[in-house]
Amino acid sequence: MAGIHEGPEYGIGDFVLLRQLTLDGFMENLKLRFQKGKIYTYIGEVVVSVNPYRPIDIYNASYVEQYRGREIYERPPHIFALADSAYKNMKRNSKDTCIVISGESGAGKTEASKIIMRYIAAVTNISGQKEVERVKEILIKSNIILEAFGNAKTNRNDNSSRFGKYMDINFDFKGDPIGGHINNYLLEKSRVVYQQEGERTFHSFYQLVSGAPEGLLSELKLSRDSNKYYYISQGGSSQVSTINDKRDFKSVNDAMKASGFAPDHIKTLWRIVAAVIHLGSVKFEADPDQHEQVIISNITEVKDIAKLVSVQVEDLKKALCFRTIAAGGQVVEKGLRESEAYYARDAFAKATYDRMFSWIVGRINEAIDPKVIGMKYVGKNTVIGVLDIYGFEIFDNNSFEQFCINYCNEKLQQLFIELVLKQEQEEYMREGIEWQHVEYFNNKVICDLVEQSHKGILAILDEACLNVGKVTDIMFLQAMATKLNKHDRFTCRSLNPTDKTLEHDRDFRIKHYAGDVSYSVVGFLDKNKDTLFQDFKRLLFNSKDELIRAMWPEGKQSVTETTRRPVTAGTNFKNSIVALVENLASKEPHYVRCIKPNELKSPSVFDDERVGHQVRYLGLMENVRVRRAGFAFRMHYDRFLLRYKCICTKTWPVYRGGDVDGTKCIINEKGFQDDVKYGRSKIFIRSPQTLFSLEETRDAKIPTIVSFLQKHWRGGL
Ligand code: AD9
Ligand code: MG
Repeated sequence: MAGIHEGPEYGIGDFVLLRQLTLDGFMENLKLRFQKGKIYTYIGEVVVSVNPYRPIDIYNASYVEQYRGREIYERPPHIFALADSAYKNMKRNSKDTCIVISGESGAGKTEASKIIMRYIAAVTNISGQKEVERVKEILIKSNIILEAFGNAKTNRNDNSSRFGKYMDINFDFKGDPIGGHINNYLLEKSRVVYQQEGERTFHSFYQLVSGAPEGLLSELKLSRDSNKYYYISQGGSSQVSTINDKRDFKSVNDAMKASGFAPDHIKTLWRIVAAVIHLGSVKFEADPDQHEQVIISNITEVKDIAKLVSVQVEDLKKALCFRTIAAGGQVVEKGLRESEAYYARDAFAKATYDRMFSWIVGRINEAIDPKVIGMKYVGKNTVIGVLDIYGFEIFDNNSFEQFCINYCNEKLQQLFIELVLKQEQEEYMREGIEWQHVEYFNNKVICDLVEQSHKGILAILDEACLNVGKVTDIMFLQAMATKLNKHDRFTCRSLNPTDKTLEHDRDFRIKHYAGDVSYSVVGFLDKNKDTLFQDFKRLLFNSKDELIRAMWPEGKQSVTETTRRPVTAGTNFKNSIVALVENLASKEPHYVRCIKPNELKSPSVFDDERVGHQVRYLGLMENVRVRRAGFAFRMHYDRFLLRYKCICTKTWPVYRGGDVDGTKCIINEKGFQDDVKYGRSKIFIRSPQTLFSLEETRDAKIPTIVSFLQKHWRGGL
């Protein structure tokens, strides 16, 4: 089988090898490959993946066999090669690796992450240990569960991830998966109560309504018609042609069972989903006796909800219509006005779903925690982390959620720039290797705009949130306009009155690395504060269902107990993303850069303009330039000598010279002097073939070395 060169009819498998590097040339090659069904192309070790929008038969067992244990250049470009390389490097160097998958919404990140996990599952546990098989099954099945509860149809993607996911897979010294851990990032919970035209809320709602057996459905007081329920029908698109909710309901339940969820717990989860659906139907009206406060218009719904979450009806009614506040040492119950009551109801629905989602992640983590499941660490345990986060997105109406999601994508782009472009160039300079500097756009300035302390948007937002009740969204916008008026990546109407693209006074715009996005400031303060009245927390903490109680531990606090002001949603998100980036940077990264070929979800359309835009903002051309001028491989002299001294007659079996000289002896004897450069502390090898050849010679030498050592070193190995 051919290596990276698949034949001219398929274009070039590695952009580094393009004869002339121009955007047109790059695009032509990408398009040709896409049209020929070759969706993967390399830039060195980075995999560029174009969403084929159709099933392609390139992931079966015979493909796994072709890539297992091979070097990346030995076979045509494939995401399996990247997965294998991450796995091999981890094993070979006992070093944690990570795979960062990026690209805009619908570009194929989640599919890529699943393909990678299936590959790792396929090449490990050759000896078939039962426990390892179980871990692998849960790792794979967890995707089905998390997608059901955390993905939704958006106008960009029928199966859009509405949460970020970073999954660590732990391996034992033999390279078998012995557990893992999932970190989830900010679920877009506003979707529970609101969806834009053409969108849906999370899949789980429709799966329940379409797939639950009659008995369960009537127990949950639901009908099959999702259009009857306000919370799940606002987008007017409950049916999606690419989704089979009924079948998925069964798969999700099977996956939960297989992952060790108790049957009672599974039932409670569906009861919670049903309760949230019913909450959307709860209506309020002014109390005829006291106009300033509400009463519930449809008590049957409230009774159903109370039953579903195992609380007293009276308690639920009270939590929905009143708010308990501690004032001057006294506990007072204050009736809610109509708008307040609807606000509280929505906050309750969002929080209930969000807590449930976090509980599910926690439960999966327990099922794969090596310590909990009694897996023994023998030797060093290493990790491969796979990051699949929500992609950059622009909707007609962009709010706090898009702001967070796009900020997160800025951070990942920043990491890519830091690691792939900047560090590479800095290393050449440090090592004194001749080097032509490559210009690239550094998006740090946009990350700073969002996250800088005191001056950044999140800091301004937090400051606005401190003044409870006094500051409005518009005042927050004005504060940004004052503080950021000189920033060339930020604008709003008051700074730029003639700008026609800013439709409303309430909008501000950020020039992101991937495009300009106008955000509506409406709801920013509220979503950042993320207030949920304590009454609901106490209500659910007092549920008779132990699982629901466990989701609300802070409900045990008394009304007068002063609690510290909770960290805002924005700052919380920022902190978790900063920690994520630090974690990724501490591992050896591998990159998949996903590209969306068109907006139509079509397998045959390659939209030059849309793809060109992505190629530009992902910095792929710069990536090729840096890589082209660069070296595929580098190693400190001492390590190089240690590893390869056995293949050179001048350095084996005894060598008493210096590391650099020894390295040169090896290179010269093998005839690779034209393919290397000598840096201050490292040798740089230009082409991977040189490395393969060194490795192969070394492999062939190993049996002789072993017998040599046995003969000469009686002390034992
Ligand atoms: V988002 O940021 O979560 O909204 P993703 O994750 O980048 O987005 P996703 O992986 O969900 O996109 O891909 C979107 C759809 O494209 C999938 O549901 C598939 O229908 C299709 N897709 C993506 N990759 C492949 C593939 N390798 N083979 C076949 C694919 N279809
Ligand atoms: Mg996704």
